Amino acid sequence: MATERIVIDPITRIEGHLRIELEAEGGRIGNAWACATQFRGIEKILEGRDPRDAWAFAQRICGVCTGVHAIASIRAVEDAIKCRIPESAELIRNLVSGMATLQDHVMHFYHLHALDWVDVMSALAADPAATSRLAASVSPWPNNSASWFKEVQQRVATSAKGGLGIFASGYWGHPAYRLPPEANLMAVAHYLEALKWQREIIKLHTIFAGKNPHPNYLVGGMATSINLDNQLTINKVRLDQLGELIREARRFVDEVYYPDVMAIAGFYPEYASIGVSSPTLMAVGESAFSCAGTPAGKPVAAGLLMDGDYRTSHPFNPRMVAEYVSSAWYLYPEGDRQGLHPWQGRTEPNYTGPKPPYRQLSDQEKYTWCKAPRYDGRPVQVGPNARIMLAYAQGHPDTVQLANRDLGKLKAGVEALNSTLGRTYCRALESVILARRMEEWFAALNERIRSGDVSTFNAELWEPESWPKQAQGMGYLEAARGTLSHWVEIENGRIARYQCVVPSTWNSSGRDPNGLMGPYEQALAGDKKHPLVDPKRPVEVLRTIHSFDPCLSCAVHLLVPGGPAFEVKVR
Ligand code: NFE
Ligand code: MG
Repeated sequence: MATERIVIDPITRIEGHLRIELEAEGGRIGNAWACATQFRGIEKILEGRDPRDAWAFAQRICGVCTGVHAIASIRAVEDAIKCRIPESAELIRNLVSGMATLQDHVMHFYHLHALDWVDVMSALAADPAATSRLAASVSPWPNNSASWFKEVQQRVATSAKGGLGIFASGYWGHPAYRLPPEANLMAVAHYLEALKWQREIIKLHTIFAGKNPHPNYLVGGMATSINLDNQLTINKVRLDQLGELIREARRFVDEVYYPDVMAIAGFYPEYASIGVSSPTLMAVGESAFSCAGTPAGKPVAAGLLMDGDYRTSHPFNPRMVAEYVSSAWYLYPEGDRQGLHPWQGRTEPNYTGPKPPYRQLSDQEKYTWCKAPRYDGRPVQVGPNARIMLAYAQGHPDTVQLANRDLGKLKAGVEALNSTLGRTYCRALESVILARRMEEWFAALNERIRSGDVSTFNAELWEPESWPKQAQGMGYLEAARGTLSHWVEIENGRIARYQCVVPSTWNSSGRDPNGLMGPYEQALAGDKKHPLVDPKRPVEVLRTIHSFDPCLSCAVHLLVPGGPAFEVKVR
C-alpha cells in the first residue's frame, strides 16, 4: 500500500498558525509533525524594561488565554522581589483567571471543537419537537422549546443558502459523523447560545480589572478598589452583579456544556483510546484544584504522573525543566543537543527552513518555531486532563467522585483520560469543579469585605530601590491549556532575561534531540492506530489536534514580513 503525504495548513479554529504534516497508509496515520509557522518575539521585547511593566507586554502574547500571561508575569516579579500580596487581591486574581478559563473552555468546545463531532447540515433533517424532548432528557436548561429549535434550524437553512457563513468549509456529510439529526440541532443551538453567554459572563473582568481582553493587573496586588459606599469602586451593586455573573457561568456549565459533552461522548466511545499522547502529564501552577483554602479538601500538590503510571503522583522539581531547539528555528551557541533551563534560556531566532511557498517542512531536521520543553528528558502533556488525572491520583474529592461516575458511564478506566475524548471530557469536568470553586472564592471575598478588609495592594516593595540589585523569580499558573511559567531575571531594577514556557509549547513541540515526538505528534502517530479515512477531509485529525485546544501564539510567544507564509490547501 502506498504511503500518502498529507499537509494541513493552516489548522483552523485554533489560535495562531499551526501546520500538520502527516504520512498515512490504509486509513491510519503512520507519522506526524507539528510545525508552528509563526515567529513571535515577546521574550526579546521585555529585555531592558521595568519589571513592573512586564505583565502588560507579556499578556499580549495572546488574546485567547486573556490575562494568564499577566498573572504569570507579576508572580515571577513578585517572587523575585519577595512581595506578598493581600488575601483579597489573591481571591480577585483567582476569580478573574477562573472566569477566563470557564469562558475559554466553553468557547473552545462549542466554537472551536464541537463541529468536529457535530454535523451542522444534518441538523436540517431534525424534528424540532423531538429535539426539545431530547434536550429535556439531558438537562433542565430552560431554553429547550421546540419553537427555539425550529428557529435555529431556519437560521441554518438561511445561512446554507448564503454559503453557510460561520459554518462554511466543514466536512459535512463525512461518514465519521455519528450524531442523530436532533443531537446535531441541539448542539448548533447551544453553539449560538454559548456565543451570547461568553459575552455576558466575561463582564466580570471589566468590573474587577477594567476590561477584557487583557484585564489590568498590578505587581503587589490588584488595581481594584473596594469601597461599599463609593459609586466608582467595587460596591454593593457591583458585588450583586458579580455574584449574578458567577451564577450564570455555573448554570451554563452545569446545564448545557457538561451535559452536551457527555451526550456527544456517548456516540464516540472509541475516541477514549484514540489520540493517546505522552504518558507523562504535569500540573504545577495554581488552579481550581490547587488554590489553597477551598472547602473541598486538601489542595492538589504540583506534580507529575510519569511513564503511564496514572496512580502515583511525583513532586515537581523546577530544575528538571529544559527547552530544546533541535527541531526549532533557534540558535543555541551551546549546540542543538543541549537543553537550556529557563534561567539560562535564550530566544535567538534562526530560520533555516525553505523559502515559501514550500511543499514540505518535515524533511528538514528543523521544522517549527516551537521550542521543545522537556521534563527530565520527557515530553509532557499539560492541560485539563493532566490536572484532572493528577487530582484523581491525589484523591481530590470532587474529582474522584465525578470522574468515577462518568468513567463508569463510559465503561472506561482512568487511563482513558489520556485520549482525544479524555482531553475534551476533562475540560468539561474541570469547568464543573471550577464553577463551584468560583462561588467559594466569591463568598470568601465577600466575607473579607464584610469584615472590613478591603486592601488589594501591597505598596511596600513598589519602588525598585527596595529591591535587591540582582534577583530571579518564577511565576506559575495553570492556564486553560496547561502549566504556564514565566521566568525573570532582574538586574539593577531592569529585566535582564525573560523566558516563558507555555502550555502549548509543551504540547505542540516537535522532536527533541533523542527523537522523541511532542504530545500533538504522539497523539497522532504514537501508536499507529489513529484513523484517517479520507485524507482530503481529515476530520479525525482535527478531533485530536483540537482536543488539545492549540494556541500557537502562546506556544511561540510579529509576524515577520516575508517570513514563512502558509498554504491553505489540503493536498
Ligand atoms: Ni494563547 Fe495560553 C493558555 C497560555 S496556551 S492560549 O491557556 O499560557 O498555551
Ligand atoms: Mg519561551
